Amino acid sequence: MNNTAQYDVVSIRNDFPILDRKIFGKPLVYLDNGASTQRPVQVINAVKDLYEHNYSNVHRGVHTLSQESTNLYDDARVAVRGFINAACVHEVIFTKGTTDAINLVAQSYARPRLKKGDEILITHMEHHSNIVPWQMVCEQTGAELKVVPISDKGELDMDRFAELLSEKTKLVSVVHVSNALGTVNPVKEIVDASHAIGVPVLVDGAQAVSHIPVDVQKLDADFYAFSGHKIYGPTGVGVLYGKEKLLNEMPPYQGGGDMILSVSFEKTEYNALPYKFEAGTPNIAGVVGLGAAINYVQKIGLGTIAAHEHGLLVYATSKLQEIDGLRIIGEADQKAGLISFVLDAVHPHDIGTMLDAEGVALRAGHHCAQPVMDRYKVPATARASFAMYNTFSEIDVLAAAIVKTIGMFS
Ligand code: C6P
Repeated sequence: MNNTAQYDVVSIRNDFPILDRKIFGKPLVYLDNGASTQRPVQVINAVKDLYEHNYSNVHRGVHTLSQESTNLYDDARVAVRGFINAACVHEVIFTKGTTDAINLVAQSYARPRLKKGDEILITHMEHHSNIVPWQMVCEQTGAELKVVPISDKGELDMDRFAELLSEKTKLVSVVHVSNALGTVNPVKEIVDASHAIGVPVLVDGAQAVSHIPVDVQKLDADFYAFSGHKIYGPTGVGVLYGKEKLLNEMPPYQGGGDMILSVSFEKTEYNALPYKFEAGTPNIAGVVGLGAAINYVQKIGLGTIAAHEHGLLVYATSKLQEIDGLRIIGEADQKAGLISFVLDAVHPHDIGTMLDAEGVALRAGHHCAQPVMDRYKVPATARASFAMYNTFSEIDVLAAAIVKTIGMFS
């Protein structure tokens, strides 16, 4: 057992009603936060309050409810701006999530610019959401996808990155924190090297924003994408941050209501940022819930959360390393709070099922990162991913459940 000083995990846990659940009569140990975190009452209540008291469509009505909904929706954008330190609110585009945000950039930024001979540079540790949209745009334009390899430890080969980055590169798209390995990538170094030859960079922050303080201006990223549901907010909502200049140059991704100033059959005039990229009635409750989630995280402080999760990572790594027949996949020097592992004797899916019987929820599978599985020659891994509400005693339960599983299969 261990404890991070001055971190009141008990009172944080009290904010998350689902953590009281029992699974097969055992206390829930929720370690599937990389897939989706749980929500505190502050988020649940923000959504409930909206529906009970203020709900109507946004940006469309002069009546009181529409104005109240619009204000709450706009407040959430202000909260996101502050959270990532965007230069202005209209650099914050609400999307369905990280996947939607990356597809927006692929189709609206990359597709009109790319031609045969051009290249998009990604890495071997990308989630499918940061691979497939670029494959699609390459198919559409004749451009080529280049991939930075990774080492056995799960770190980017930065020498190869430097070699692959060239005047042919039209965009670099890189994950901030790998969902399959936990690696924290040197994104600032990547941005600086890319900018030195005029190449813009998209950072996939899906697994980063709830674990690492992100300042998009300091990072100087051109685009930064993340999802609400991985930062204690609702599903179906996310954010694309983009630099104003680039967003202004990009055509709308989808057409419809709210993204126009005027429409006639002869000529349609598009709305200004951010509405140009938010066609149709948005996920109003999702956005309001996301705003509440961000306020909640900021109240506790990402630095404090990161320190607690780092303590969990160090403790869990040492506990798991003690287990015979367990191999950790991803041993980068810089890691966020997740551990992927395989067992000699047990398939990851069986690990998932056996651990569930002990109340431990973790993800088993390829984590939508099949190239990573191929790189380490494993069909899948089991993955324990930590959040602000996890405890050191939950790590003990995890380790004991793994040992029990090995015993049953040998
Ligand atoms: N990873 C996981 O269990 P969406 O589905 O759009 O909210 O996020 C996609 C995504 C993009 N990039 C990274 C690094 C991610 O981890 C994810 C989602 C989940 O690892 C579900 S597959």
